[in-house]
Amino acid sequence: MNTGDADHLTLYSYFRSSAAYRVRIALQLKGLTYDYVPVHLLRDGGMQFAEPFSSMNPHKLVPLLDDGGFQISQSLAIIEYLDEQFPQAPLLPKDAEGRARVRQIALAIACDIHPLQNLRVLKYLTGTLSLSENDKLAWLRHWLSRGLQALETDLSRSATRGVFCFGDHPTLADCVLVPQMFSAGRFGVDLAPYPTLRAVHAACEALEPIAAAHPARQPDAE
Ligand SMILES: N[C@@H](CCC(=O)N[C@@H](CS)C(=O)NCC(=O)O)C(=O)O
Repeated sequence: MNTGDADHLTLYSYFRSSAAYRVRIALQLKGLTYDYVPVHLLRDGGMQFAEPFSSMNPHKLVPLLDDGGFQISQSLAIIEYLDEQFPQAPLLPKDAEGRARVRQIALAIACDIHPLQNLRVLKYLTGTLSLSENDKLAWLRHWLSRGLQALETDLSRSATRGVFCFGDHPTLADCVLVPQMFSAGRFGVDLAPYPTLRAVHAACEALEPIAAAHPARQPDAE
């Protein structure tokens, strides 16, 4: 098991990608250094569709992590891989119930909320279905708000919530929540109805490793 030197890690990322942002947070929290390879999702029709990236990840989505030649996509799989390979600053609780709870929060965002805001989905709405920009945004805000409201209710009632989604140390759940809050703000969702989510988000952003993963601080930020 590799527990320290991570000079061989390369992250294929796009500054604004929520899923890549999750992995950047995990890398930063663990204090891992990595090479950053930007994959511009819009330029020339999208570099995710061009070689060499499209062969490395046939799903044509960022992020992709390369660990000394081992390549893995899917942000949650990447974060759990990092957590097992680099146990410092663990991102999952030690007990089964805690792990289940953290994964539940992370998956509620990654499976039920985030996919609807993905670029290819939004492009289909305005392209193939000819929705106006306003209708697309109304559709998106509807689904993001519903997802965030459910999460707000869930977290506000949670006995295991602390400063962060679970307890007083950031976990996988926070790695996923922070980018979702960023995206919701970017898409003009009113975040006022979600005080619990906003408080956790603010606590996360106050940590330098999480702040360092912010889109605006990436080499490809525009
Ligand atoms: N479930 C995947 C989602 C990855 C994903 O949706 N990536 C987006 C950026 S956040 C992407 O690459 N979109 C490119 C496109 O839609 O063409 C993960 O967690 O890694």
